Amino acid sequence: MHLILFSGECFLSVILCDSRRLTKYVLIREYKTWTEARHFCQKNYIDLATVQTDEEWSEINKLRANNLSDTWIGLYDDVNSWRWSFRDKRLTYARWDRAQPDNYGGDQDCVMLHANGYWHDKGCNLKCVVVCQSGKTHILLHTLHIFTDSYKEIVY
Ligand SMILES: [Ca+2]
Repeated sequence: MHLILFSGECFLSVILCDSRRLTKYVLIREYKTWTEARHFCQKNYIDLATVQTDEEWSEINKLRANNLSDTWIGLYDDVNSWRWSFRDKRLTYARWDRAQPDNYGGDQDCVMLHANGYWHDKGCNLKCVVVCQSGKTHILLHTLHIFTDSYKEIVY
């Protein structure tokens, strides 16, 4: 929990933020091409899943623990570089499997989670299950207003 107190002249606001995470990923147990998956996630959630930290990589693999089919995520090759579908972000974190990406056959422009959780570049027209991204990371719980002239910040 993060408690922030900040004052005006004789006014103090208290914002309580709960650091529990909302469900961030949703496993879609339907077989789709990467492009179909992207459209589905953008229409029904936010986008295909973006994975940018060890924590997110673990979270997404926990979600698919009972369904180890190859699973599309939002990473693709835009010819010049690997990009995330969500906000067109550049690749800054990767969990490629050994010898990947190899662009086998010259047309592997989309990325899936293999059964072992690591990433493989694959042909975008393969049909796989999908992980979409949804929700925000933190919940704003309360805002309180207190009269005071002090300033304080507390992090639990
Ligand atoms: Ca490959």
